[in-house]
Amino acid sequence: MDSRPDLATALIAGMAAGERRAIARAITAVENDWAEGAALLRAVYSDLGRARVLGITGPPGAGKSTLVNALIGELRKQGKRVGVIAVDPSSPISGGAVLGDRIRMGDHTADEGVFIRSLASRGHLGGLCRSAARVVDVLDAAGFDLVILETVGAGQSEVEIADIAHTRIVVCPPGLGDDIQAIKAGILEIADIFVVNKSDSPLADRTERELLAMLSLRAEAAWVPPVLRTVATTGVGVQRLAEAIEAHHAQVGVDFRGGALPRLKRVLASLAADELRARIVNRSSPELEALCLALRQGELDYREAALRALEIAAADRE
Ligand SMILES: Nc1nc2c(ncn2[C@@H]2O[C@H](COP(=O)(O)OP(=O)(O)OP(=O)(O)O)[C@@H](O)[C@H]2O)c(=O)[nH]1
Ligand SMILES: [Mg+2]
Repeated sequence: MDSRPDLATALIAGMAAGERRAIARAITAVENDWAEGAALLRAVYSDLGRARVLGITGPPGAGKSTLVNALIGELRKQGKRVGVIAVDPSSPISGGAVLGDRIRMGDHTADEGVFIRSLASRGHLGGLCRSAARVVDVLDAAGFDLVILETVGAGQSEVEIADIAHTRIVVCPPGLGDDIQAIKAGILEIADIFVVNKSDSPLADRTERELLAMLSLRAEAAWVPPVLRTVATTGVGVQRLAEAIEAHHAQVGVDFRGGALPRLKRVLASLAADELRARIVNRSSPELEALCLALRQGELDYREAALRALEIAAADRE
Protein backbone atom coordinates (compact mmCIF):
# COMPACT_ATOMS: atom_id res chain seq x y z
CA MET A 1 0.00 0.00 0.00
CA ASP A 2 1.18 3.49 -0.79
CA SER A 3 1.48 5.37 2.48
CA ARG A 4 2.15 8.72 0.84
CA PRO A 5 -1.38 10.07 0.78
CA ASP A 6 -1.46 9.23 4.53
CA LEU A 7 1.68 11.23 4.95
CA ALA A 8 0.04 14.11 3.12
CA THR A 9 -2.96 13.84 5.46
CA ALA A 10 -0.66 13.89 8.46
CA LEU A 11 1.16 16.94 7.08
CA ILE A 12 -2.10 18.78 6.48
CA ALA A 13 -3.19 18.08 10.05
CA GLY A 14 0.19 19.26 11.33
CA MET A 15 -0.01 22.41 9.23
CA ALA A 16 -3.50 23.15 10.52
CA ALA A 17 -2.13 22.87 14.05
CA GLY A 18 0.57 25.37 13.11
CA GLU A 19 3.43 22.89 13.46
CA ARG A 20 6.52 24.32 11.85
CA ARG A 21 8.00 20.95 11.06
CA ALA A 22 4.91 19.93 9.14
CA ILE A 23 4.98 23.18 7.15
CA ALA A 24 8.70 22.80 6.41
CA ARG A 25 8.24 19.19 5.39
CA ALA A 26 5.29 20.05 3.15
CA ILE A 27 7.34 22.73 1.41
CA THR A 28 10.22 20.33 0.84
CA ALA A 29 7.79 17.78 -0.58
CA VAL A 30 6.24 20.17 -3.09
CA GLU A 31 9.60 21.66 -4.04
CA ASN A 32 11.03 18.26 -4.83
CA ASP A 33 8.00 16.90 -6.62
CA TRP A 34 7.51 14.14 -4.06
CA ALA A 35 4.29 12.16 -4.24
CA GLU A 36 3.05 13.38 -0.85
CA GLY A 37 3.62 16.95 -2.04
CA ALA A 38 1.35 16.42 -5.04
CA ALA A 39 -1.20 14.62 -2.83
CA LEU A 40 -1.10 17.48 -0.34
CA LEU A 41 -1.63 20.18 -2.96
CA ARG A 42 -4.53 18.24 -4.44
CA ALA A 43 -6.09 17.82 -1.01
CA VAL A 44 -5.89 21.51 -0.08
CA TYR A 45 -6.61 22.98 -3.50
CA SER A 46 -10.22 23.96 -2.84
CA ASP A 47 -9.22 25.83 0.31
CA LEU A 48 -6.58 27.96 -1.35
CA GLY A 49 -6.84 31.64 -2.18
CA ARG A 50 -7.29 32.99 1.33
CA ALA A 51 -3.77 34.33 1.81
CA ARG A 52 -2.82 37.64 0.33
CA VAL A 53 0.42 37.50 -1.56
CA LEU A 54 2.79 40.44 -1.45
CA GLY A 55 5.69 40.62 -3.91
CA ILE A 56 8.72 42.67 -2.91
CA THR A 57 11.36 43.11 -5.56
CA GLY A 58 14.25 45.43 -6.31
CA PRO A 59 17.98 45.49 -6.95
CA PRO A 60 20.46 43.60 -4.75
CA GLY A 61 21.10 45.33 -1.47
CA ALA A 62 18.11 47.68 -1.79
CA GLY A 63 17.06 46.75 1.72
CA LYS A 64 14.24 44.39 0.77
CA SER A 65 14.88 41.87 3.54
CA THR A 66 15.31 44.58 6.15
CA LEU A 67 12.04 46.08 4.96
CA VAL A 68 10.31 42.69 5.10
CA ASN A 69 11.60 42.30 8.63
CA ALA A 70 10.18 45.68 9.63
CA LEU A 71 6.91 45.02 7.82
CA ILE A 72 6.46 41.71 9.63
CA GLY A 73 6.71 43.62 12.91
CA GLU A 74 3.94 45.96 11.74
CA LEU A 75 1.71 43.12 10.51
CA ARG A 76 2.22 41.11 13.68
CA LYS A 77 0.97 44.10 15.67
CA GLN A 78 -2.28 43.68 13.72
CA GLY A 79 -2.33 40.01 14.67
CA LYS A 80 -1.69 38.75 11.16
CA ARG A 81 0.26 35.54 10.56
CA VAL A 82 2.98 36.04 7.98
CA GLY A 83 4.83 33.62 5.72
CA VAL A 84 7.93 34.79 3.86
CA ILE A 85 9.58 33.28 0.82
CA ALA A 86 12.94 34.79 -0.07
CA VAL A 87 13.93 33.78 -3.58
CA ASP A 88 17.65 33.28 -4.01
CA PRO A 89 18.72 35.77 -1.37
CA SER A 90 22.29 36.91 -1.51
CA SER A 91 22.02 38.40 1.92
CA PRO A 92 19.86 36.99 4.66
CA ILE A 93 16.88 38.70 6.17
CA SER A 94 17.79 40.83 9.16
CA GLY A 95 21.46 39.96 9.04
CA GLY A 96 20.90 36.43 10.32
CA ALA A 97 22.69 33.41 8.94
CA VAL A 98 21.39 31.18 6.19
CA LEU A 99 21.00 27.81 7.83
CA GLY A 100 20.39 25.09 5.32
CA ASP A 101 17.34 26.20 3.43
CA ARG A 102 16.02 28.39 6.19
CA ILE A 103 16.77 31.96 6.99
CA ARG A 104 16.95 32.98 10.55
CA MET A 105 15.30 36.27 11.14
CA GLY A 106 16.73 38.29 13.89
CA ASP A 107 13.49 39.77 15.15
CA HIS A 108 11.00 37.02 14.42
CA THR A 109 12.70 33.66 14.78
CA ALA A 110 10.88 32.72 17.92
CA ASP A 111 7.50 33.94 16.72
CA GLU A 112 5.09 31.11 15.94
CA GLY A 113 3.07 33.45 13.73
CA VAL A 114 5.95 33.87 11.29
CA PHE A 115 7.43 31.33 8.93
CA ILE A 116 10.40 32.08 6.66
CA ARG A 117 11.79 30.00 3.87
CA SER A 118 14.38 30.68 1.22
CA LEU A 119 14.19 29.25 -2.27
CA ALA A 120 17.41 28.90 -4.19
CA SER A 121 17.15 29.29 -7.93
CA ARG A 122 20.26 27.34 -8.79
CA GLY A 123 20.13 23.63 -9.28
CA HIS A 124 16.42 23.59 -8.77
CA LEU A 125 14.14 20.91 -10.05
CA GLY A 126 11.64 22.53 -12.33
CA GLY A 127 11.45 26.29 -12.45
CA LEU A 128 11.57 28.95 -9.85
CA CYS A 129 8.17 30.30 -10.74
CA ARG A 130 6.59 26.91 -10.26
CA SER A 131 8.36 26.40 -6.96
CA ALA A 132 7.39 29.83 -5.72
CA ALA A 133 3.76 29.30 -6.75
CA ARG A 134 3.63 25.97 -4.94
CA VAL A 135 5.29 27.20 -1.78
CA VAL A 136 2.80 30.10 -1.73
CA ASP A 137 0.04 27.48 -1.90
CA VAL A 138 1.49 25.55 1.03
CA LEU A 139 1.72 28.68 3.19
CA ASP A 140 -1.80 29.64 2.10
CA ALA A 141 -3.04 26.19 3.10
CA ALA A 142 -1.21 26.52 6.40
CA GLY A 143 -3.40 29.52 7.17
CA PHE A 144 -0.98 32.42 6.86
CA ASP A 145 -2.87 35.65 6.29
CA LEU A 146 -0.08 37.13 4.24
CA VAL A 147 2.65 35.56 2.19
CA ILE A 148 5.55 37.83 1.27
CA LEU A 149 7.67 36.90 -1.74
CA GLU A 150 11.05 38.62 -1.84
CA THR A 151 12.86 38.47 -5.18
CA VAL A 152 16.13 40.08 -6.22
CA GLY A 153 16.86 42.03 -9.34
CA ALA A 154 14.95 43.31 -12.27
CA GLY A 155 14.97 40.42 -14.70
CA GLN A 156 12.24 38.50 -16.43
CA SER A 157 12.03 35.81 -13.77
CA GLU A 158 11.26 38.48 -11.16
CA VAL A 159 8.46 39.78 -13.31
CA GLU A 160 7.14 36.24 -13.64
CA ILE A 161 7.34 35.60 -9.92
CA ALA A 162 5.79 38.96 -9.23
CA ASP A 163 2.78 37.86 -11.25
CA ILE A 164 1.96 35.44 -8.45
CA ALA A 165 1.55 38.37 -6.09
CA HIS A 166 -1.61 40.39 -5.54
CA THR A 167 0.28 43.51 -4.55
CA ARG A 168 3.70 44.21 -6.02
CA ILE A 169 6.15 46.47 -4.23
CA VAL A 170 9.24 47.70 -6.02
CA VAL A 171 12.04 48.89 -3.76
CA CYS A 172 14.24 51.56 -5.31
CA PRO A 173 17.24 52.58 -3.24
CA PRO A 174 18.66 56.07 -3.79
CA GLY A 175 21.64 56.60 -6.03
CA LEU A 176 20.80 54.03 -8.67
CA GLY A 177 21.66 56.52 -11.38
CA ASP A 178 21.22 55.01 -14.81
CA ASP A 179 20.14 51.72 -13.28
CA ILE A 180 16.75 53.21 -12.69
CA GLN A 181 16.35 53.13 -16.46
CA ALA A 182 16.98 49.40 -16.46
CA ILE A 183 14.46 48.87 -13.71
CA LYS A 184 12.07 51.07 -15.61
CA ALA A 185 12.12 48.70 -18.57
CA GLY A 186 11.05 45.74 -16.48
CA ILE A 187 9.57 45.95 -13.04
CA LEU A 188 8.44 49.54 -13.01
CA GLU A 189 5.45 48.60 -15.09
CA ILE A 190 4.29 45.97 -12.65
CA ALA A 191 4.64 48.03 -9.47
CA ASP A 192 1.59 48.73 -7.35
CA ILE A 193 3.64 50.55 -4.72
CA PHE A 194 7.08 52.14 -4.96
CA VAL A 195 9.32 52.35 -1.96
CA VAL A 196 12.35 54.62 -1.83
CA ASN A 197 14.12 52.75 0.94
CA LYS A 198 17.30 54.10 2.57
CA SER A 199 15.64 57.49 2.48
CA ASP A 200 18.07 58.52 5.22
CA SER A 201 20.40 59.09 2.24
CA PRO A 202 20.60 62.60 0.76
CA LEU A 203 20.09 61.07 -2.69
CA ALA A 204 16.58 59.90 -1.81
CA ASP A 205 14.92 63.16 -2.94
CA ARG A 206 16.21 62.73 -6.43
CA THR A 207 15.11 59.08 -6.68
CA GLU A 208 11.67 60.05 -5.46
CA ARG A 209 11.45 62.82 -8.05
CA GLU A 210 12.56 60.50 -10.84
CA LEU A 211 9.97 57.90 -9.91
CA LEU A 212 7.22 60.50 -9.73
CA ALA A 213 8.28 61.85 -13.14
CA MET A 214 8.11 58.38 -14.63
CA LEU A 215 4.74 57.76 -13.06
CA SER A 216 3.35 60.95 -14.53
CA LEU A 217 3.85 59.36 -17.95
CA ARG A 218 1.69 56.38 -17.11
CA ALA A 219 -1.79 56.09 -18.48
CA GLU A 220 -4.63 57.05 -16.13
CA ALA A 221 -5.74 54.13 -14.04
CA ALA A 222 -7.96 53.46 -11.06
CA TRP A 223 -4.93 52.76 -8.91
CA VAL A 224 -2.07 55.25 -8.93
CA PRO A 225 1.04 53.66 -7.39
CA PRO A 226 2.19 55.72 -4.42
CA VAL A 227 5.87 56.52 -3.92
CA LEU A 228 6.74 56.00 -0.26
CA ARG A 229 9.93 56.72 1.63
CA THR A 230 11.21 54.29 4.21
CA VAL A 231 14.20 53.70 6.42
CA ALA A 232 13.90 49.97 6.91
CA THR A 233 16.63 49.82 9.53
CA THR A 234 14.71 52.11 11.90
CA GLY A 235 11.16 51.39 10.76
CA VAL A 236 10.46 54.93 9.55
CA GLY A 237 7.66 54.89 6.95
CA VAL A 238 6.83 51.22 7.45
CA GLN A 239 3.43 51.92 8.98
CA ARG A 240 2.50 54.00 5.97
CA LEU A 241 3.65 51.16 3.74
CA ALA A 242 1.35 48.76 5.59
CA GLU A 243 -1.49 51.26 5.08
CA ALA A 244 -0.74 51.53 1.35
CA ILE A 245 -0.80 47.72 1.07
CA GLU A 246 -4.19 47.72 2.78
CA ALA A 247 -5.46 50.48 0.48
CA HIS A 248 -4.30 48.60 -2.60
CA HIS A 249 -6.00 45.50 -1.35
CA ALA A 250 -9.24 47.38 -0.80
CA GLN A 251 -9.08 48.95 -4.25
CA VAL A 252 -8.11 45.90 -6.24
CA GLY A 253 -9.99 43.27 -4.28
CA VAL A 254 -9.11 39.80 -3.12
CA ASP A 255 -10.43 37.71 -5.95
CA PHE A 256 -7.07 37.14 -7.53
CA ARG A 257 -7.54 33.61 -8.72
CA GLY A 258 -10.76 34.36 -10.54
CA GLY A 259 -10.26 38.00 -11.28
CA ALA A 260 -6.99 38.55 -13.04
CA LEU A 261 -7.01 36.48 -16.16
CA PRO A 262 -4.13 38.16 -18.02
CA ARG A 263 -1.93 37.71 -14.97
CA LEU A 264 -2.90 34.08 -14.56
CA LYS A 265 -2.13 33.57 -18.23
CA ARG A 266 1.37 34.90 -17.65
CA VAL A 267 1.83 32.61 -14.66
CA LEU A 268 0.66 29.71 -16.79
CA ALA A 269 3.08 30.68 -19.57
CA SER A 270 5.94 30.71 -17.05
CA LEU A 271 4.93 27.34 -15.68
CA ALA A 272 4.65 25.88 -19.17
CA ALA A 273 8.03 27.36 -20.12
CA ASP A 274 9.60 25.85 -16.99
CA GLU A 275 8.16 22.47 -17.85
CA LEU A 276 9.34 22.73 -21.42
CA ARG A 277 12.84 23.78 -20.41
CA ALA A 278 13.09 20.84 -18.01
CA ARG A 279 12.01 18.44 -20.73
CA ILE A 280 14.43 19.80 -23.32
CA VAL A 281 17.44 20.43 -21.09
CA ASN A 282 17.27 17.65 -18.54
CA ARG A 283 16.25 14.64 -20.57
CA SER A 284 18.40 12.72 -22.97
CA SER A 285 16.56 12.10 -26.20
CA PRO A 286 18.07 10.86 -29.47
CA GLU A 287 15.58 13.03 -31.33
CA LEU A 288 16.66 16.19 -29.52
CA GLU A 289 20.31 15.37 -30.06
CA ALA A 290 19.70 14.85 -33.78
CA LEU A 291 17.88 18.19 -33.80
CA CYS A 292 20.88 19.93 -32.20
CA LEU A 293 23.19 18.44 -34.82
CA ALA A 294 20.88 19.52 -37.62
CA LEU A 295 20.83 23.03 -36.17
CA ARG A 296 24.61 23.13 -35.90
CA GLN A 297 24.98 22.00 -39.48
CA GLY A 298 22.64 24.68 -40.70
CA GLU A 299 19.97 22.28 -41.90
CA LEU A 300 17.35 24.16 -39.92
CA ASP A 301 17.06 27.71 -38.68
CA TYR A 302 16.55 28.48 -34.99
CA ARG A 303 12.85 29.03 -35.19
CA GLU A 304 12.23 25.82 -37.12
CA ALA A 305 14.40 23.93 -34.67
CA ALA A 306 12.61 25.48 -31.68
CA LEU A 307 9.21 24.54 -33.06
CA ARG A 308 10.44 21.00 -33.68
CA ALA A 309 11.83 20.85 -30.11
CA LEU A 310 8.39 21.93 -28.86
CA GLU A 311 6.79 19.01 -30.66
CA ILE A 312 9.33 16.53 -29.29
CA ALA A 313 8.87 17.88 -25.76
CA ALA A 314 5.09 17.87 -26.03
CA ALA A 315 5.18 14.17 -26.95
CA ASP A 316 7.41 13.45 -23.93
CA ARG A 317 5.12 12.58 -21.03
CA GLU A 318 7.60 10.87 -18.79
N1 LIG B 1 21.11 53.36 5.80
C1 LIG B 1 20.22 52.41 5.56
N2 LIG B 1 20.64 51.14 5.37
C2 LIG B 1 19.71 50.20 5.11
C3 LIG B 1 18.33 50.50 5.04
N3 LIG B 1 17.67 49.36 4.75
C4 LIG B 1 18.59 48.38 4.67
N4 LIG B 1 19.83 48.89 4.88
C5 LIG B 1 21.09 48.13 4.88
O1 LIG B 1 21.36 47.74 3.54
C6 LIG B 1 22.02 46.48 3.52
C7 LIG B 1 21.28 45.51 2.62
O2 LIG B 1 20.03 45.22 3.20
P1 LIG B 1 19.19 43.93 2.85
O3 LIG B 1 17.90 44.05 3.59
O4 LIG B 1 19.97 42.69 3.01
O5 LIG B 1 18.94 44.19 1.30
P2 LIG B 1 18.25 43.22 0.23
O6 LIG B 1 17.62 44.09 -0.77
O7 LIG B 1 17.40 42.23 0.92
O8 LIG B 1 19.51 42.50 -0.38
P3 LIG B 1 19.56 41.18 -1.29
O9 LIG B 1 18.52 40.22 -0.75
O10 LIG B 1 20.95 40.72 -1.16
O11 LIG B 1 19.24 41.65 -2.67
C8 LIG B 1 22.10 46.02 4.97
O12 LIG B 1 23.37 46.34 5.45
C9 LIG B 1 21.03 46.85 5.64
O13 LIG B 1 21.29 47.07 7.02
C10 LIG B 1 17.92 51.87 5.24
O14 LIG B 1 16.74 52.22 5.16
N5 LIG B 1 18.90 52.77 5.49
MG1 LIG C 1 17.36 40.08 0.80
